Amino acid sequence: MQKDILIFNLIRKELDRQRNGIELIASENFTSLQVMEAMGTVPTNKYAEGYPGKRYYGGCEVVDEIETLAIERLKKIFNCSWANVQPHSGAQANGAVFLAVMKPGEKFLGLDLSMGGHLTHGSPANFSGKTYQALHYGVTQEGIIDYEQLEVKTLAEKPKMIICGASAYSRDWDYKRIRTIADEVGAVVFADIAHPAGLIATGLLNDPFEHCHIVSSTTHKTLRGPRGGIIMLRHDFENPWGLKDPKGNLRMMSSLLDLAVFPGTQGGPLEHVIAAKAISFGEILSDDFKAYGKQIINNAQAMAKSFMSRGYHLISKGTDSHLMLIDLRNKNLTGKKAQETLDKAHITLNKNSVPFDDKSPFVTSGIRIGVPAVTTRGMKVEHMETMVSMIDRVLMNIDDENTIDLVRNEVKEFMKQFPLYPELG
Ligand code: DSN
Repeated sequence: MQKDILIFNLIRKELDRQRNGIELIASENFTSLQVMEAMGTVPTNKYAEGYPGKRYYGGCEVVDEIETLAIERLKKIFNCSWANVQPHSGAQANGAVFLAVMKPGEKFLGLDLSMGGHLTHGSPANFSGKTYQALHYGVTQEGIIDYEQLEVKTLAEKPKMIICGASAYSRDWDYKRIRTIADEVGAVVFADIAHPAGLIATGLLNDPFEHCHIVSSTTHKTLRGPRGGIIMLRHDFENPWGLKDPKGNLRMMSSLLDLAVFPGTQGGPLEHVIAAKAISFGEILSDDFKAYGKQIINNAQAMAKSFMSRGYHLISKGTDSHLMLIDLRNKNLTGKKAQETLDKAHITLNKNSVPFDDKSPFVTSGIRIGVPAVTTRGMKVEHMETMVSMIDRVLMNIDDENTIDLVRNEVKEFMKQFPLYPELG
């Protein structure tokens, strides 16, 4: 068969783009080479509907070993008793949690997308908002989760489930407080830790597993694995909500969730990706990863300080995690303009609504910036100032093509210090 040069050339071009630019999208990262290698291997050829030891196809003995290793390593990372590593993405993981816990039309409470939440936490455009009755809580004027509003809405509306978790929120969560509120109405607490999972895994942020019934995550953000999703329980339990499987049987929560992933929302698992997940989970259990987590937080805090010293308005005035949200209104800029102009200088980040935004989600008043990817490339605190200075120069000279050209060249030179996949030539 002839090699598809067209596609391989484009993949090479994407490698060059990643190498030469500064990657500040808070949800992105660079996996290790072995994680990527595993994704291009033969388990991609295998159908394995079901779970290890209980498959619908023959020939699953090897993928059973791979998937079991992935599950066992993941359980060790978060000190869990049960985990499902099959969700193809975070959205798929969340879909399965909804299917296990909620009936169509039932109420749940999640952080508003415009306040930092996620599509699957009840956006009207998403299955979560279309199938269920989505209610929302927000953040205070100071940009901190409005726990009082969350309590008032919970008591008034008695949702079946409360979701904690966000895509653009820089502070840690008070899971204990949310569980206390949920217990007042017997609601399920579901934490979606897709963004901070790597920092929770290393004990640098509050532990949601102590207080939340169900936890989901992606594997490719701060966990630095392949693209994918996972669902976990610290303690399995006989569900006190009387949730039943499709045949009407009461089951343990783990069993309901397994059924909700397969056959509920997915068919065959991606065993080549599960192999890559297992490798990344092994990496997370290393001391190197603990040091990585600490460096992320140090870098994010140094970057936040540097932006604030230049008069940028950070929502909640800082960060506890890997990201920050900047309101650009005092700089007379929109998120859209900032993202598009920084893109030209090969600095990649995303426009983002800020709390109480007066602009549409296509324009936005803010940008979201995260440091997991640049930290993987080896950046330390001293490099944050350099990057902020480059971003600031572009934003303060937003229509000046000369500045953009100069910064783009500086970015390329600067990134030579942080080689990416040198083995790939
Ligand atoms: N798209 C992801 C993010 O950027 O945060 C969330 O799924």
